[in-house]
Amino acid sequence: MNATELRERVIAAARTCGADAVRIAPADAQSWTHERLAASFARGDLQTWPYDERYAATAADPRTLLPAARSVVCIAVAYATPAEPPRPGHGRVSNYAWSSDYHRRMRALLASLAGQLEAFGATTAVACDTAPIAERAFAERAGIGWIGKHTNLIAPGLGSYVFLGEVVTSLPLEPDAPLRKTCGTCTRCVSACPTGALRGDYTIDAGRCISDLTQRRGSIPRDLRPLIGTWVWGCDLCQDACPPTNRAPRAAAAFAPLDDESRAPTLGALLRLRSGEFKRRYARTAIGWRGGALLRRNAAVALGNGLDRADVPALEEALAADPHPLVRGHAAWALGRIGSPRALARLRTRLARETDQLVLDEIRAALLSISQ
Ligand code: B12
Ligand code: SF4
Ligand code: SF4
Repeated sequence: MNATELRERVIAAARTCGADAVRIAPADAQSWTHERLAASFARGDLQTWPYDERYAATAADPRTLLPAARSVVCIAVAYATPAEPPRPGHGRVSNYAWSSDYHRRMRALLASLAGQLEAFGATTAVACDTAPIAERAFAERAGIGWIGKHTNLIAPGLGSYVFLGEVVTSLPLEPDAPLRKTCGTCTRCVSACPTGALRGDYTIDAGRCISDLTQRRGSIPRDLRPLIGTWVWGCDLCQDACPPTNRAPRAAAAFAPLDDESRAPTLGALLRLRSGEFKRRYARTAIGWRGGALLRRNAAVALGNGLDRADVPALEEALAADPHPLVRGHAAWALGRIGSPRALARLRTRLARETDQLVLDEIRAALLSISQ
């Protein structure tokens, strides 16, 4: 088989496995990616992630994944399905998380493709999300799309609602050319971002991104909580504002919401979600890996931002009885934000009974916010 035939067989195999776009990048280390990553980490853009100079060097060089690497087969899989307008009393879940876990589908697709490349005598390593490789940068180099000001890769005809995956391989495949496209003068995503995470120069302060805030462990900074609105997992606002993404079809049936609650969970029920029910509902989704307490914490923040006095009883129950101090603390914040006389009374009662320092600090801050 000559080089052109081999390349075509690989591309056809990727398509048969389910890739909506497939292009090839050389497996050379990318010095500009190394620099971009290192600069981003040095600015503190990804403070909640264990990324450092060493990670920057590793992620820019596919040979750290596979020493014999010659090519990176980059694939994109479209996942957009129709969204619905937010509803009072319900949280918002990002499109990427409301279906069954994309990691499983992507890994199955990549494993199948890797198996076919191995049949050509190649060695392979696969990556999707968790492997140390700068996926957007390699997809951009391969010409799958361009990096937008929202920092997501936008694939022509598919938009930015695409998952990325790679098969790094020892096969010497003819690489594709990058698209070399930019966003031009558009800045819609920058204006749509409620937290100011996007700088407009194709970089992000990820510590301000709602996607990061809703997935991180620990407390959400108080000043950012009001900006989260009713998002309880991830955020799609910058992509929903993006013209090339909006022009693309939202018809990825394989990534449709598991049910209505997966797309727009009832916040009161989410706040009461305990371990068994969490596992039953979320183990199959991309939300399952973090545990139920983070979702209850996020539900408390969303209820606080809903500013509905009818939600005070659910929040006072969480403040009094949730086993996790993180949830009790954020419930206190939410009661302070609603600020009704009943919320004030319950905060005062709990101040006398609570023993956890984090929760006590939150209660005091909430009482202060009501008095101001
Ligand atoms: C950490 C992480 C996050 C963090 C930080 C996001 C960020 N922008 O860095 C948080 C939790 C915020 C996050 C959020 C989301 N994420 Co995320 N995330 C990752 C992860 C694990 C690492 C990203 C990383 O290294 N960031 C550090 C920055 C500096 O690097 P970078 O984003 O890769 O950017 C490089 C390129 O843009 C490059 N570059 C290359 N060529 C060019 C050319 C030009 C002109 C420019 C300007 C830049 C550029 O510059 C950077 C350095 O190389 C990747 C998987 C992976 N291993 O790559 C998924 C990944 C990036 N996430 C993904 C998704 C789907 C999301 C969300 C959409 C989920 C959601 N709805 O909530 C949001 C999007 C938020 C946003 N606006 O970015 C997809 C992105 C798909 C796509 N189409 O781009 C990935 C690739 C996972 C996957 N396998 O599909 N994520
Ligand atoms: S995902 Fe949301 S918070 Fe993050 S950059 Fe986009 S609009 Fe901003
Ligand atoms: S909204 Fe505009 S600026 Fe932002 S990524 Fe899309 S095209 Fe680029």
